[in-house]
Amino acid sequence: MKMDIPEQVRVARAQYYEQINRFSMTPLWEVLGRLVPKSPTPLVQPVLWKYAELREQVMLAGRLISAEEAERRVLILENPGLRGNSSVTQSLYAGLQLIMPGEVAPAHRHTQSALRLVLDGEGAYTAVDGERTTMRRGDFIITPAWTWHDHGNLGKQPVVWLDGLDIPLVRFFDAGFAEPGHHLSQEVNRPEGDALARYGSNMVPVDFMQATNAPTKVFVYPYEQSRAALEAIARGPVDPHHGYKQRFVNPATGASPMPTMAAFIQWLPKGFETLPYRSTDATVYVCLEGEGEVYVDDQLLQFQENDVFVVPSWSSLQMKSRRRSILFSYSDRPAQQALGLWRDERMVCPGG
Ligand code: GTQ
Repeated sequence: MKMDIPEQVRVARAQYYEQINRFSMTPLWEVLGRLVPKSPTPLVQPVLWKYAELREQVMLAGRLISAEEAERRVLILENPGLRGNSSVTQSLYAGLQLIMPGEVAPAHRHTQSALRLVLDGEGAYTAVDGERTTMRRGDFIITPAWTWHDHGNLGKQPVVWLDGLDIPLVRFFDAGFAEPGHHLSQEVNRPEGDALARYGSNMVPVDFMQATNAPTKVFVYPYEQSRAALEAIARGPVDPHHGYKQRFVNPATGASPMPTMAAFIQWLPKGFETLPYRSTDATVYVCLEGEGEVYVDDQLLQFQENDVFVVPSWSSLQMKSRRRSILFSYSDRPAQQALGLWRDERMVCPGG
């Protein structure tokens, strides 16, 4: 409650605050409302990056620095509300990575988990723990924490993908470790497709068991398969808030592919308008097909193929597809759920 404070009390308090400041202390009652808000008060802003503009800038980086020198030639997408933090949301990172024909991005591993969504060009691969996978547009690829990974381009075209990592989350916990590989490219010891066949075909090896929060051994979710599933699902009943929306899983556990990040893919029929929805996991969206618009609270964002946009925590999201659209998205939902923090709300009208 706000009360009128007499001048002498105000002065006494200011002096007291200065005094305790010397002991690195500060009064809770001045900040309690901000520390324990009634509902989320994100610094994260709704924002959309046009791929046409991103691509132009990323290609310029291709002339300035090699993938090997850069280690990873990436332009970070920084949320305007969090500039200088390498963050697209409070907990997550996004970047556009470019690899030119003949280049290699050297092997390394780190405790940060990464996902890739292939956007542009053909002929690149990502290698994860001894197996390479060819990167095709729309493929969702993961490199779980502490797995060796490197990238290369054996084709003739520049290849661009979106990197999503939990870098800010790991930084928050001060739990980051990294190690360079012994060789530029890791040794390949399994044929392409091995992990998907073993762990991603509605079966697992006979003695295989995993802890409930272990990342999946399936490290590529081919777009061809996800898209075909969505197309089949889209013949059935539609969810008024999400269209046809699926959550990627570790098929051995049903949990998210990696413990800190969830990934989703959704199909919106032409002209479909969703009812507003909000959740506490700020989410990064990428348009894989189609075009349309979203209202994030009262801000309008128009999306086309390969555009990237951000929906902050607890902002109401309403989508309208101008053409049939396919959207990929990722967030920190499983981390929030593991900590008992996640909430969502299906709304009837924005703000209500
Ligand atoms: O590909 O390993 O965008 O380590 C940032 C850090 C990509 C990667 C990024 C990384 C990587």
